[in-house]
Amino acid sequence: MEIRLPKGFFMGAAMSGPQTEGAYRTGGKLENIWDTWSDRSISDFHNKVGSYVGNNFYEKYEEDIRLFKSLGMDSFRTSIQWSRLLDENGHLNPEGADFYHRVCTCAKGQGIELFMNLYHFDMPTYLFRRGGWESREVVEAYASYAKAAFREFGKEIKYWFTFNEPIVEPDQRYRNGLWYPFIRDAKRGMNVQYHLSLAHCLAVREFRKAQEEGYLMPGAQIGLINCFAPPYTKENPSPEDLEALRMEDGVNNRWWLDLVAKGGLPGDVLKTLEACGLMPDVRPGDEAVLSMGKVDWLGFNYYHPSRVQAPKETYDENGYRKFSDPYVWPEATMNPYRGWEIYPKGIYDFGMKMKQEYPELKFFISENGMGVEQENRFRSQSGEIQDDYRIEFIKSHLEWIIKAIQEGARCMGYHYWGVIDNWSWNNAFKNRYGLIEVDLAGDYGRKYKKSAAWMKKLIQERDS
Ligand code: BGP
Repeated sequence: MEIRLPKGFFMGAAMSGPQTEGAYRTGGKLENIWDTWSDRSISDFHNKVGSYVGNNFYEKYEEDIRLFKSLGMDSFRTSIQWSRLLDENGHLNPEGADFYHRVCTCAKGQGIELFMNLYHFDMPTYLFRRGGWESREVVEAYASYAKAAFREFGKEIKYWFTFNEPIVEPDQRYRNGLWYPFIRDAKRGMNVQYHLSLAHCLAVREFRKAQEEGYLMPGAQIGLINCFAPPYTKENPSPEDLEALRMEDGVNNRWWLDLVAKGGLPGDVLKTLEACGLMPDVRPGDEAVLSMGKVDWLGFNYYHPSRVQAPKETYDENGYRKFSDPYVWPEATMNPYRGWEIYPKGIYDFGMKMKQEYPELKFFISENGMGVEQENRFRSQSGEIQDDYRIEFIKSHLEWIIKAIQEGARCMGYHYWGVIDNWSWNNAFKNRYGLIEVDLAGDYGRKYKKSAAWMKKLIQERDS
């Protein structure tokens, strides 16, 4: 079945500063946590490719923005790297600021709307050494960084986001120990999650102030982007499975949704955390800060659902209550390269949940994409990668988005993750997401894959 996008539904590209820019020591950029990890233990990265190169967006941003335009895209999102914009004293780094000004000017020249995110897992190392997200001093430093960014670029950027996936660092760095500094401590993880929430709210406060004081352009908006993985459990769940589901949804989704829609954290989740010794470090005055976190809209990154069941063990290795274990759905279709389930209907279920529970908030699909290993296998004689699997992936998700819109979900647009192949954290360039490939052996040259022409046609048909 062919699909047709609704008129006015925007289409664009999602990316991030730390995964694309490269130039990690150019233009006064400070070290960030990825550079530090790469320096300390390069074998943790696929094929020993560390954070240094991105996909060379720093040099190629003009070409890349033209490429987005060539596909008919109207917008793209990237992030400012905190470690590029400010120096260690929190002052503007003029070369860093100049780079982002040039990106803004180029996007404007191409008639492409630039969505700017402030943080994509990329803590500057000097702040990580002062405690990172475990420290309130760093939360304050982030608010000052946000203030500086709003004031510097407020007349050039209309759509702002405080964070990309604030659930990921608490999980990957502090709870599961998968990312540097490899901590496995539920209590510290919860504190980090809480501090990120405060940081979000303080940045929103700075945004509103900047708005009142005339630093922003008319109609400027602030949002939060998260991977609100729709949660599911077994078909015939026990009360314990349902409890696992409540906390999975509570910590990963409702925590952020309540924060940005209602200005507070979900009471039932806090009650459970309190009861099992996992309450974060809440201080007097925090409640007032949390009440400032309401946003204008949301970004929803969707790759896979989250399936959980009651945990086998009640306590983890540190004696903290476990809330759930993963549940492997026997009928799941997997992306074997990434190990993620492909479940397009999840995107519709989220849309329906938003319609029912947070009807005032509009949203867009801020990331969705399929990473595949060794795409050379799919190269035709003419030299083009025939990524029909990716076309299928995008199509099946768009079908469910369109259905959700038809049934009342306020979904405004779609950004494909990694329109141009980029560096994927410790997977480096293992899985390629792009509609456009990057030739690592040949000066990072860009080349369309089959899906690029498909995307172009899809967008053209929307407008015809
Ligand atoms: C999201 C992140 C992106 C991107 C994407 C794909 O969670 O916001 O930064 O990396 O996932 O995941 P990965 O790169 O790990 O394959």
